[in-house]
Amino acid sequence: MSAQCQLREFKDQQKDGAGVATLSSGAPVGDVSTVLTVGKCGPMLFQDVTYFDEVASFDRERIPERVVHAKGAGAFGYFQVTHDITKYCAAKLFDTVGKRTPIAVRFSTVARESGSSDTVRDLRGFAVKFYTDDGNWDIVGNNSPIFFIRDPILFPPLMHTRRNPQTHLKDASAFWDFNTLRPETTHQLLHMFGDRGIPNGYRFMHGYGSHTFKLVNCKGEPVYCKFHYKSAQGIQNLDIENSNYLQHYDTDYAIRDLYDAIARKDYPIYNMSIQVMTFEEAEKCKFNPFDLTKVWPQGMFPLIPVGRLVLDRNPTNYFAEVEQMAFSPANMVPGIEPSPDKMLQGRLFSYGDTQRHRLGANFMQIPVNAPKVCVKNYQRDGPMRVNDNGGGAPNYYPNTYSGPEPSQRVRDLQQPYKVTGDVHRYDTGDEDNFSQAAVFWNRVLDEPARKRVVTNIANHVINAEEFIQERTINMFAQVSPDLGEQLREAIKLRKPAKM
Ligand code: HDE
Repeated sequence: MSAQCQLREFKDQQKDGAGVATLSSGAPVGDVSTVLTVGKCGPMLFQDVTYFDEVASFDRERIPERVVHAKGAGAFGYFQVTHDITKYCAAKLFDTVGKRTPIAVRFSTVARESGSSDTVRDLRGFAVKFYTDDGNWDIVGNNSPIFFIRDPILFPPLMHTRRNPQTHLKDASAFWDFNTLRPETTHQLLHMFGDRGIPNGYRFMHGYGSHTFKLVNCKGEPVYCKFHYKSAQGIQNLDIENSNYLQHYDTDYAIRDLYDAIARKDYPIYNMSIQVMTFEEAEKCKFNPFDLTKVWPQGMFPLIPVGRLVLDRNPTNYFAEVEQMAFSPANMVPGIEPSPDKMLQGRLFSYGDTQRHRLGANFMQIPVNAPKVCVKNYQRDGPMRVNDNGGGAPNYYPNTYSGPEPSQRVRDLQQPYKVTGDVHRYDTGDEDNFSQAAVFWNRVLDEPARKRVVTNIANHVINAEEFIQERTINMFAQVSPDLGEQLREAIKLRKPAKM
């Protein structure tokens, strides 16, 4: 049933009504729409525990929204293996062709708040949780194969440029100031100000793990890998007019579109494939294969099909199953490991940290986050621990009382590897920022698409200070002098004529 008819569906499911209303203690209540007063006009009585129970719960309804990716939609379904990749990866979810693994997916915009419109120009988050036989594996990716920066310490400032700290207004000067001082952002900016910067909801866009990961096969042999999910629905984007309309008249367009498609059994499907690079190829690679501002060209590293993601269930409750969902790149399973990519390494810390703050210490026990396999370890207690807390099992290791033991299978997969280099804070700001951006501009975009990119950038940067506009033109001119010139002209056209 569509998002609009949910209450009707609930009613239809109740045979004899939902039964008697209760307090949170379970005690039935006689009245839920009046407070207890002395006389008709009050005052209220302090013994009105029905009122206190109701309002105390209401007072605590909000949890901190995600510091980024706050606006989002979730859905559930399965991943099914269609092709054998066991020669690359020993992860159990890939072990048999045809095997299905339950998944949870959350799509999101990045920079705006939970109440904002979901048809703005922005990247889109594409986070997938696989509830595997070996515990949860999360790929917390975007609808873009690349990202703005290549050093994780730049993420907080990057996101801070989205609002002015004094006015709380969007600030084009801050945005372009940071981006032009860190020109490694160029490649991602060209994508974001292009047509795919405003996808038509979440069904008509591709997803990417974006980072380079490491896969290990059952012999412990590693390769590097990138993950892709191609929308089986194809790509559709919104033009400026439609996106402006929806920003005013349907701020939840993308949530509704996903919900309604699943409700009418038009299940979204995304085909997963991988790109693989051997360690030897990585050493000889002309570009840094761990640089998140770059793609691995598919001509050199072709897509290898793996399986498909099918979304066939809507959340039963948004807060319980979407707002409380917690993804983390640190959720990996045997057979899948991080690569040296600093951005990925930086993220391994951030997600669990923000979730302990946002959801609480035992957030992994919230049903949507809990693995489908039994969790056995020596962690105990903490606020809101709702499982059996290990019962009477030993809470220390080593022990002689049959506590859980580390796995030899996992140790065999995790072979030692060598890392060398001088410890230093390496500035990567000027490492080949324009070559792939130039390929994108010259070879991927056709003439009308280039015009739209220029128009979109000009419409945005025109609100920045003039010296920052100049720096923006110079930055894009390094992609192609032609892009620089077109942008200069487009900005000039938007300036009020001097009196
Ligand atoms: Fe995230 N990111 N991010 N990010 N990210 C979060 O985690 C962070 C990055 C992505 O639907 C936060 O639970 C750092 C790249 C998605 O719940 C936070 C860095 C990519 C989601 C965080 C990055 C992403 C998040 C906020 C730089 C694509 C939404 C709430 C090293 C490959 C997940 C939360 C959901 C969410 C940190 C960069 C994708 C604060 C430090 C690159 C899809 O922890």
